[in-house]
Amino acid sequence: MEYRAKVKQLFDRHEVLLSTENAPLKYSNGIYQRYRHPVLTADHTPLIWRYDFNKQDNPLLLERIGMNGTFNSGAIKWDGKYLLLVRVEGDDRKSFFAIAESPTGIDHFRFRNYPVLLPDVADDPETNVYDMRLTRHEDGWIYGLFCAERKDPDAAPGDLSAATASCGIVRTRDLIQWDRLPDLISQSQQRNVVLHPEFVNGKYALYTRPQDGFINAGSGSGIGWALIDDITRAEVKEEKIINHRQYHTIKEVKNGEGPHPIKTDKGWLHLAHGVRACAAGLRYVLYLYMTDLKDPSKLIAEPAGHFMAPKRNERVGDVSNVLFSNGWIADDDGTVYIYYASSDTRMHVATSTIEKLVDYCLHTPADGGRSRSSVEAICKLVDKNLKQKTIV
Ligand code: M1P
Repeated sequence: MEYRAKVKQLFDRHEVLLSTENAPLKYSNGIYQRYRHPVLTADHTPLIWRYDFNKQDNPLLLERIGMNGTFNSGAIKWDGKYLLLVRVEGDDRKSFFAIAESPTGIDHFRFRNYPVLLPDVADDPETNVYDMRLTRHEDGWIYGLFCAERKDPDAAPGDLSAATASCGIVRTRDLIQWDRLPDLISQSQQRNVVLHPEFVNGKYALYTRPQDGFINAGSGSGIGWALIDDITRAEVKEEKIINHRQYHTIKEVKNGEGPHPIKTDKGWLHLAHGVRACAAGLRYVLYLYMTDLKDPSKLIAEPAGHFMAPKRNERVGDVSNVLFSNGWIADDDGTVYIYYASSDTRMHVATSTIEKLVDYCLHTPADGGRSRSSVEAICKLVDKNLKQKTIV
């Protein structure tokens, strides 16, 4: 086939993928709706990132820069479009950020031509960046908080895996020009740090995740809360745990805040991930909880167990058995678009409404801590149901 025809074939096939329409799956538990297709995969990344289309330089039309995955995306509604700030991972294992936009929120996501070229911190540039949470703050800026990973300077000789995690901070007014602020100063390593959208007692407020090491939460006992005096020199001076890890739950090993919480008239609605260990390794699921409107650090409701767990194809990928979310969008009509990644590989969407998610939080039984309490909760529901005339 002639070179130009081969190029055309590549673009035509790509266009078919990009314009594939999504459709809700038949089954729903009523709380949220899953969709048939992922919204973004590595194959959705632009061909102009991957191929050199100069015939002299690439006569065999080989892919030059491979893309491995598109996952853990921040999300924001911008100019009427649903915008994902995607963690793209190249075949070289480096993650970076790139923006993809959709007119519908459930399909037709397209990457911008260029990925985000993040400004460096002056003194100590990181090796890897990932999992940005976007917050449109009431101070007028849009902030992006992300994990900045560096080689551990204290690693034992020969240990090429030891790393440190800290919270990088950027801000923008147009999602084009990004200003880098100094990394968050904290006593412990930090991943999954999220900026609350409003001032609290006149200060910036962060959801944190203190951890002993790069992987292990260790003595870090859950999702933390810290007030910050100056976001341009952010420092965690005091941190309290507002959502605890707990024995024999879905968040026994680790947990972490997802995107920033959504303000509802019944309280702040939070999406988080919980991790437990099993023979197959770690299992990451999503859960919801709510905090007080006036005091976002005060827990007011938490349903037992997971809200969403990996299902079917979602269960397999580069890091299998993982659902992770750091982005959701609440539309003015109450629709919520939950953007979640499966197995550190691809991005999906699920839809719900604020009304349903709040109802789920306030009326699902809390974790009783024992098998017996779970059975008691079922029996109570059965007692109630057997008196209902609605059952046919
Ligand atoms: O591989 C699963 C996830 O592991 C980390 O999350 P956490 O810090 O809670 O363990 C992150 O690296 C995340 O990106 C990844 O999806």
